[in-house]
Amino acid sequence: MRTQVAIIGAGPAGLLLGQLLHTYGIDNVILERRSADYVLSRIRAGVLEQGTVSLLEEVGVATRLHREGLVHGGIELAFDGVRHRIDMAGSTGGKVVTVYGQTEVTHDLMDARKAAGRISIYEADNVTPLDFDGERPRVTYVKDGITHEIVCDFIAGCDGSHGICHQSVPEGAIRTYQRGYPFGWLGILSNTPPVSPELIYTKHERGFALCSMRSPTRSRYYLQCTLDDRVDNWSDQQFWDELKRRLDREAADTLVTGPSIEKSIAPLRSFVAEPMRFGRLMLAGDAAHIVPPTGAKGLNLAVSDVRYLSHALREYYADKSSAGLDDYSSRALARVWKAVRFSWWMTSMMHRFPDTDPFTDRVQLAELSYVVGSKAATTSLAENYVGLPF
Ligand code: RFL
Ligand code: PHB
Repeated sequence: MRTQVAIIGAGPAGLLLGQLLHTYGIDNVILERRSADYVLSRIRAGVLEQGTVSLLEEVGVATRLHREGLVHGGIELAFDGVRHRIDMAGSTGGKVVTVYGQTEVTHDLMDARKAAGRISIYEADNVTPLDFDGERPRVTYVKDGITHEIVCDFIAGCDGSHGICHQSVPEGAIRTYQRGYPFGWLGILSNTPPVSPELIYTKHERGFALCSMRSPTRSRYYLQCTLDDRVDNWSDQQFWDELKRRLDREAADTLVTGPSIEKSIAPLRSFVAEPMRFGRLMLAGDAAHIVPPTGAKGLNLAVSDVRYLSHALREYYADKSSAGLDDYSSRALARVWKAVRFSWWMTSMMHRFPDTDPFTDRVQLAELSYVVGSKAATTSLAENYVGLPF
């Protein structure tokens, strides 16, 4: 098979890139290791920046998002048992975020791809990017026991943090920066009404807690847990009891509990690979960088990478110019590092670390008090949360 761009990975990065290229008339094929149902079963992000929503509008997949997504102009930070509202819209000249699950975004993009008639190959094994240091890259894969080859102009590595693409880059050509955090998040999804109309980020001496949602009838809650913790250690009742201990009094009293429909643990880490382009292989999204979820940035970064990359590829085919591709890595990384910084800062301020002593705890509280009390600090948090300009 021959295509212009072979995209590896059908997460939000790969699917959105495929849709953008389709609208620019650029042929592309998506190769995904898992089944479509498996991809849709992963419960992940929930908060979309305005720029993310705009790009989904641009490719014509925002109808359901506008119907069902929840527009949020603020978040709440809770500490010392008291909640404080961050007026994001008021601090950023009216910018907002939209609460709409990654699963739904993925679903909408898969539907659009089907309608566009572009090829996606699910359950493709042993996907291997080859010859991307030359003019004629190839990707091989195995489907139903038979090896196939796709010849292409470019390979887009949208295959997430455990993908094959960044591992295929010769050592020495790639530099990685990492930070592991000594805790994870235990998350549950339940068909219960959210405890409050806006997200609540809570710092508590027992650990961080987050109240989020997917719809007026579906909630998503997270608890900071240890790295060696396991989902089996937590019955639903234990989860709800622990969440109530960490929430402020009013939230704990109004929390509606119910059976969980999903429960998972994710370790928190930061990772950045530099550069994001190697000849004719370009990385995008989690394949190039991971941020801890505290800043709600991962999916949004995947979208901003794909925005830069799709424009660069359009320029290559329409104007016969490689300038956008040459700049892709540095443009994307400039925005990535700001989100890495913001996510690290939110994580550091809100969580209990194993070495948090009374001094560190007081400094965290002073910082939170400053953030909610200072117009400058509130604005800084708000403009990062709603998303920095592209
Ligand atoms: P994905 O979604 O991981 O998709 C990569 C795809 O590539 C496939 N793949 C392969 N395919 C072929 N061959 C191979 N060798 C392959 N290896 C892998 C995989 O099966 C997969 O389908 O990466 P992508 O597209 O870059 O998207 C990134 C986002 O998924 C991620 O950044 C976010 O989910 C992070 N995140 C959040 N981001 C936000 O912007 N806002 C949030 O509120 C938010 N909350 C979260 C999050 C991530 C979380 N977890 C689970 C870490 C909350 C949590 C708990
Ligand atoms: C979510 O709803 O899953 C979510 C929301 C905000 C975050 C992280 C995750 O910061």
